[in-house]
Amino acid sequence: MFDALATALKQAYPQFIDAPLTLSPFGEGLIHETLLLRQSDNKWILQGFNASVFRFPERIAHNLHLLSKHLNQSPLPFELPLPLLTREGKGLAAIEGKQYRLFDFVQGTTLQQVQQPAQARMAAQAYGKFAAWASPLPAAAFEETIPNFHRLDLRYARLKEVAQDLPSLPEEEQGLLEGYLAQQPLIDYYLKQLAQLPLRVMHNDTKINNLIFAPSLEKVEALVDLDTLMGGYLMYDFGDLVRTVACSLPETSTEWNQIQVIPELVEELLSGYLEGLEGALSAEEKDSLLFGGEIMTLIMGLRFLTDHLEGNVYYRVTYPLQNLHRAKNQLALLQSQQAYRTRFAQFAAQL
Ligand code: GN1
Ligand code: MG
Repeated sequence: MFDALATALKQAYPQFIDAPLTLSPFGEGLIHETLLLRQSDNKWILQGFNASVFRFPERIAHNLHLLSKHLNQSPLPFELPLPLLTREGKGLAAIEGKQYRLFDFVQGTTLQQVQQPAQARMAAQAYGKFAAWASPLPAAAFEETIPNFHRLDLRYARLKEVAQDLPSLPEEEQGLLEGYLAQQPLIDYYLKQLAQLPLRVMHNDTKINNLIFAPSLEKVEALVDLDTLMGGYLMYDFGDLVRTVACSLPETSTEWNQIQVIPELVEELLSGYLEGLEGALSAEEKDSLLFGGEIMTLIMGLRFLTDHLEGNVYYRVTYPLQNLHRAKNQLALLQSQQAYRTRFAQFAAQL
C-alpha cells in the first residue's frame, strides 16, 4: 500500500519528490489525516484530505487564492503554509480514491498546552496580528468552506433535534444534555452579537496547536490549518484561543474535577490579542471578546455531544466514549469561565 502511495506521489509531485520516501503519523488533528513525509534530508507534511467534512475543496482553493494575493502585497512576520501544487497545477492529488495535499514542513514546535504565560501572549499576538492583517480583505468575497460552521444557534438546535429523535438517553448523557440546554442565554447573547459585529476574514480554528513556534519557543514561525479561513467574527478566533490555551487540562482530559479556566491566562490572551490587533477593532468587537471563550467552548461541546449521540460520525475518536468525554470536559471548562465573568469584565475595562 505504501509503495503504491509513494509511486503515485512521485508522479503527482515530480518537481519535489524523486527518491525513496518514509511516512509517519504526525500531529493531533481531528479531521484530516496528517503524515510526515521524508526523503533523505527533506521533509513535507502529507495530508489525507477529509472530503466528507470539507465537501467544497474548490471553495478552499478560492479562499487561499485570495489570501495568497494579499500575502504578496502585504507580508506577515510568520508563514502561512499553502498546499504545494501538483504537476497539473492542482492543490489536491487524487491517489487510489483518496485526496492528498502536500505542504512544506515548517521546522518548529507545536504545543498542546502552553507552559508559560509568555507563550499565551505570543500566541494571542500572532492571531491578533493575523486578524489585523486580514482586515482589508472583503469577507463577503470569501466562500463558506463549511456552511454555518460557527453558527452557535444552529449547533444548539441540532443537538436538541438529535436528542429528541432518540428514544431515551442514559443518565450521564441526559445530565450533560440538560447542562448544555441550560446555556440558552448564551445563545441569545450570541445572536445579538451577530446583528452588530462586522463580518471579517477569520481563521476560525485558532487552537494552540495550529501555531508552529520556533524551536526556542520565542517566536511564532507559522499559522497552519487554513481550510476554515472564511467570514467570521473576532470573538471566534479569540474564543478558540481561550478554550485551548487558558484551560488547566487539554480537551482530551477526563479528570473532570480538575478542568477549569486559568484566569491569568485569559487576561494574558486578551492583552496579547489587543496588542496584535493594534486598535483595529470596534468597541462592540472588544466587548464581544469577553464572551468569545464561552461561545467557542459551548459550540465545541455541543458538537462533541451531538457527534457522540450520532455515533461518532464526524470527529476522529480513539475509543467509543471519547466524544462524550470531550463534551463533559468542555462543559466543565465553560462553567468555570462563567464563574469569572465579573473578573474578566473588570480586567477588560482597564485595557
Ligand atoms: C477540528 O482538524 P482540527 O483538529 O484542527 C475542528 C475544529 C474543532 C477541533 C476541536 C473542520 O480541528 O472546529 O475546534 O477539531 N475542525 C473542523 O479540537 O471541524
Ligand atoms: Mg489542526
